[in-house]
Amino acid sequence: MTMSHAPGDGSVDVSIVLPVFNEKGHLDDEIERIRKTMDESRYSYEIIVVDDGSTDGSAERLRQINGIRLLQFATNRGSGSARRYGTQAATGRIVVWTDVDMTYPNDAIPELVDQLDDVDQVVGARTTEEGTVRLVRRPAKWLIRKLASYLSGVRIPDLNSGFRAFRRDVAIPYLHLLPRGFSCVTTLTMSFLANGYSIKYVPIEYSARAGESKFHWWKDTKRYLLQVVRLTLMWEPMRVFGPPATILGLVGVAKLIYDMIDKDFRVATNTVVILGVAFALALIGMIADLMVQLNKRPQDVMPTTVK
Ligand SMILES: Nc1nc2c(ncn2[C@@H]2O[C@H](COP(=O)(O)OP(=O)(O)OP(=O)(O)O)[C@@H](O)[C@H]2O)c(=O)[nH]1
Ligand SMILES: [Mg+2]
Repeated sequence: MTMSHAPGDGSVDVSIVLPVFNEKGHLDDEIERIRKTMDESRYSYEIIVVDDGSTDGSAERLRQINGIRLLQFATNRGSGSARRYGTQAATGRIVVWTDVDMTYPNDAIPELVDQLDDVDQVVGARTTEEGTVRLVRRPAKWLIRKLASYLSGVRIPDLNSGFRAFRRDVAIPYLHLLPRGFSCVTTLTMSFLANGYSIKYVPIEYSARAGESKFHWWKDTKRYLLQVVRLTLMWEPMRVFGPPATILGLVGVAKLIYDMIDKDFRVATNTVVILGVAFALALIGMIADLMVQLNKRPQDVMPTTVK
C-alpha cells in the first residue's frame, strides 16, 4: 500500500477508483477479483474505494477490508463526486474507473491498461446493453451519443461507459469540471476529445447488474443531455450556435429573394425577424467562441502524448 505517498507522485502504476453506494452484496467479490487480476499482472497498483454515505452496511464492511484506501463521505454526493475525489487522491500514473456492480469485466483491467501505450485514454465500449431500464435508455443514449459525436467531431462508440483507464496527469486539469452524478464519465470523454487528447475504444462484454441500480432514468438522462450541451458550449460553442444561425440565415435570404421578386421589394416583417434572429445567433456564437479562445490555458492546447 502507498498510503504515505502524495497524490499523483507516480509511486504506483495504476490507481483503481471504485465509487460505492450501497453495494454490500458483491463488494467483496468485486474487490477480490480486481486484486487477483492485478496481483497476477505486471503492474503495481492501489485500490481506492470511495464510499458515499452507504446505508446498507457497505460502509462497515469496507472498514474491515485490508489493503484498500478507503475514503468515506458522511452524506451521499453522487458517483461523479466520488470519482473526482478518488482520482484527486490517486498516486498512480494511470487511473482506472470502473463500477462495483459486477457489470464490467474487472478481471480485464490489466489488458485495458496495456492498451494505454500510445493513447491518453482507453474506454471499454459495451457491445450489448444490459443496463437497467433498457427500453428507455437505449434510444436516449443513442441520441445523446450521436449529439456528442457531432459536437466533438469524433465518432464515439460508447459515451457513458464506466470502464476506462486514463493518464492521471492529463485528467487533472479537467477534474473540477466533473459533475456530481453519472454524467462524469461523459465529461471525462469529452474533456479529452475537446482538448486534443486521444481515446481508444476496446469492445467489452457487459453483464447483468448485481444489486440495485442507482440510475434514475429521467433525472439522470436529462443531466446527461444538459452536460453534453454544456461542455460543447464550453469548448466549441459554434457547434451549438452555428447550425441554427445558418439554417435561419438561408431561410431568411430565400424569403428576402421571394419578397423582392414576388412582392415588388416590399420586405415582409417575418423576413426581417428571421434574418435578425440568424444574425443574433451568429453574433452570440462568435462572442462565445471568442471567450473560449481568450480563456485557453497552455495545457489545453498542448497534448502531451508523443509517439
Ligand atoms: N460514490 C457513489 N457511488 C455511486 C453512487 N451511485 C452509484 N454509485 C456507484 O457507481 C457505480 C455505477 O452505478 P450504477 O447504479 O451501476 O449505474 P449505471 O452503471 O449507470 O446503471 P446500471 O445499468 O443500473 O448498472 C456503482 O459502483 C455504484 O455503486 C453515489 O451516489 N455515490
Ligand atoms: Mg452499473
